[in-house]
Parts: sequence; structure tokens; C-alpha cells
Amino acid sequence: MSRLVVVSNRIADPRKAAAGGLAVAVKESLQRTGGLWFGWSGKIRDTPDSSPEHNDVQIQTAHNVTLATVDLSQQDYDSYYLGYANGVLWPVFHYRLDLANFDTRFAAGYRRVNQMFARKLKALLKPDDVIWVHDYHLIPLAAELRAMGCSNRIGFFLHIPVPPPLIMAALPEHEWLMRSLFAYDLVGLQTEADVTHFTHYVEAEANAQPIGTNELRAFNRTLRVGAYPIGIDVDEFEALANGKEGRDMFARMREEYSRRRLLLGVDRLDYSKGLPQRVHAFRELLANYPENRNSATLIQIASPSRENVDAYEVLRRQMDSLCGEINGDYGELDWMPVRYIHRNVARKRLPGLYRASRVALVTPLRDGMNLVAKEFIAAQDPADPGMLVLSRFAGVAEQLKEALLVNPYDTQGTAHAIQKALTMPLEERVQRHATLLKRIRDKDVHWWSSTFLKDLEATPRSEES
Ligand code: GDG
Repeated sequence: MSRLVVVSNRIADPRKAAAGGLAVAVKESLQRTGGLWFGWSGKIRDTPDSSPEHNDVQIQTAHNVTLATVDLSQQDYDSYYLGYANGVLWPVFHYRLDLANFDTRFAAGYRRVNQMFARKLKALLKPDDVIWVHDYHLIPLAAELRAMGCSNRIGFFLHIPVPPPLIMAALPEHEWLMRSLFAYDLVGLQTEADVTHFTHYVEAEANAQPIGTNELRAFNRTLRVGAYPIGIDVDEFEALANGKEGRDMFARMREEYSRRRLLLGVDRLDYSKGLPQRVHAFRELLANYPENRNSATLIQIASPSRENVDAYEVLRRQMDSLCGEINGDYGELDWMPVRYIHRNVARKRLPGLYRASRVALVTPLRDGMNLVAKEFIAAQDPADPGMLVLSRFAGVAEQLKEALLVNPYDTQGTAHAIQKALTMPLEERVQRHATLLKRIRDKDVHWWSSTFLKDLEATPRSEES
């Protein structure tokens, strides 16, 4: 059995139960193979550059897993993390060319940090290791490792969407990024739509030749590409909802809102999540369906995110003002339409909150997958479930067709769907929920990691392709 090496921008300590996300997804495989998890420590060093002699790898062991981290210099953090990853790749991959800042120094910093990561990681690798790299921060990592003579199997999973070819082509460095992707053996994307975009893009821009199903040949290499929609640990989430804290939270919310109907949004405060559009749609609901006044309450949790990137500050001010306006215009002494919480809520409180909500609003303008939609379904009482209003532009909409799908840019249409969700008969809710639950259970997080890793291990070794 090969050792698994996971590489991601940030790592999470798998000993911490509340870690969530990627930690849950890769924990089992890392523990089973005595694996290694490599990434940025989250710390910024005082020394100005990332040269190897100034930056040691910090190693810890957690159960059977080795955690290896490096620090970043301030300059690298600014250009690699804030500048290129979150100021260029994130907006472009979410179709927001208008928000991208194509400063060439950012691209240089991005490359420099990927080279530094490759150098540090290479020293820790064994010949049979299987390497799984995560997300847009690390696209060129495999190419840098290959340049150092690494012939291990290397897979890449992109957590965010792939935009249509001409949007990709607007990235000044797109050819370099595309060539870098061909250094991987397997590229995993969230949805079939992403696979189609990616395939069209490399066919158009690199004259890549399709060979067999989901195999592309270009730059003298063969790349496998597939859709691996990421899932959640459904059993864990159900257990959390049914556990003591989940039940307490549920009971508290039900009591507090006994005369109200609760709508819920849980997101990072990010412009891809469609938060202003959601507040507009909720306002439209109150205007067009007055029976919801003095009754429907939207709790919107918007956890702070990337506060050093300008576009996020603009969004924050916009949300403060929109929520203030709706409460001012519609609020009563004993009812506030929107409870807007710009703080992180403890993970153990989420399941009870999801379960107490009649409707979840998951309405991003663009999203790779969206795990909140899956968490909401897993937390419901199957005998009296809440309803999911879901953007058709979230990757998860490819799987969850029984939700009420909306176009978040269509304010009236979204308000209408929210009203439909609020008034849906019990029998229909139960039926839809049962199908949705089956879908997220069939492709849960264990399916996701084991399928990707099985496919990666089945690819020929690099020198053989
Ligand atoms: C990226 C892609 C893709 C949110 N607020 C709080 C909180 N959360 C948790 C949720 C959920 C997670 O954060 C968010 O996951 P999403 O999938 O919704 O979105 P991104 O953070 O943008 O993730 C996305 C994902 O990667 C995985 O591939 O699905 O498309 O953009 O688990 O519950 N958790 C706590 N407090 C909060 O206030 N504890």
C-alpha cells in the first residue's frame, strides 16, 4: 500500500474533531497509509524571502499522520496568497474578470511559493508515495516537482469551478497554468460541466487530443480528467444533529422562533455566494407575499473571510447597509426580518440550526460544489424536513435536482421559489428530502476520496505515459 501525501495551502490537525472540510475527507486515507500532509503553517515569517535556508519545515506527528508545514514571508503571502490565488484565480474561476487584479508581481510570487513548496516537499518524498494536491493555490506544484525529477503519481483536485474557455483565456498566464496541469496524472473537478469546460478549453487552446473516455493528450503527456463531486460525512452530520448539543440548539431555536418561520443562509462572506442578491430576493418576498411580514425571519451567517482583499471589504459594507435597510423598512418592535451575523458560528451549533429552519437559501452566483446544501439536507428530520432553495449555478445543483432550483440573478423568481418552499405540503417535502438524502449518501465524502484515490492509483506511473 502506497503512502498518501496530501498537499494543500492550509492543513488541519486531524486530531481535532471540529476540523471539518478537507480534514474529514482525507483523514482516513492518511491514517491508513501512515500519510504525510504538507502545507503552509498559516504563519508569516519576518525574513524577507522564501529561500530554503531561511525556511525550515516544521514536522509534527498526529496519530499515524505526519504534518509538515512551512511559513511564508510577508512578500510571499501578499503575492501568492492574497495577490494571485485570491486576487486573480478565485475571481476569474468564478467568472469575475472585473474583480481580478492582473499584476505580474503576483504571478511571480505564486510561482516562487510553488517552487519553494516543491523543493521542501521533494526532500520528504519516498519513491512509491501517491501525491494528492488540492486547489487553485497549487496548480503548478506538479510541474515544479517533475522538473526536480519526481515521477510519483500526482493527482490534483480543484475545489472551485472551471470557467468557460474564453474566460480562462483572459488569464495572462493561462498557457503556463494549462501546461502545468498536464504534469498531473489525474485532474479531478467538481462537476460534469467543469469537465466539459476544461476539455473544450484545452482542445481549443492547446490542441489537446481526446483519447478514450476522459483522457486528453497534449504537451507530450496523457492526462485523465473526471468529475468527483465532493461530499460530506452524512453519518457524522446526522449524529451531530441528533446528539445532545444538536437537540439543545434545535429546541432553543424552535422556542425562540415559535411564532416565526425561519429561513437560513450559512456562507463565508464572499462575492461568489450571492448574498446581496439573496437579501434582495427576501425583500421581494416580504413585498409580494405580505403574509410573511411579522413572520418569516432570515438568519444569515456570513463568516469573515479574506478580509485583506479589497473586494471583500466592499461586500461587507454592502451587506451591512442592505440588512439595515430591510430591517428599518419592514421591522416591527417584536420582529426583525433579517438577523445578520458576521461572525464564525461554532460548528457543533450548525446542525441544530439547520434542523430548526424551514428553508435554507443556498443561492451562490457561482460555486464549485457547496457543502452547506448537503449539510442542511443531512441535518433535517426526515418526517418533517425543511426545504432547500438552491442556485442552479452551484456545482451541487447537478446532483440535487429535487431542490427548488433558482437563478439568483432573478429576484422575483427567487422570491417565488422561497414562497413555494415555505408553503410546500408535508408529503412533497418528505418525498423530495428522501431523494436528496439518498443522493448525498450515495456520494458522500468517503466515496469522494476513495474513488479519486483509486482512479489515481490506476493511472500509469509518470515515466510510462
Ligand atoms: C470551497 C468551494 C466547495 C460556513 N460558515 C461557518 C461554517 N461554515 C462551513 C460550512 C461548510 C463550509 O464552511 C463551507 O463550504 P462550502 O462548500 O459551502 O464553500 P467554500 O468555503 O467556498 O468551499 C466550494 C468546497 O470548497 C469543498 O470542495 O464545495 O464550492 O468554494 O462546511 O458549514 N462553519 C462554522 N461556522 C461558520 O460560521 N463552524
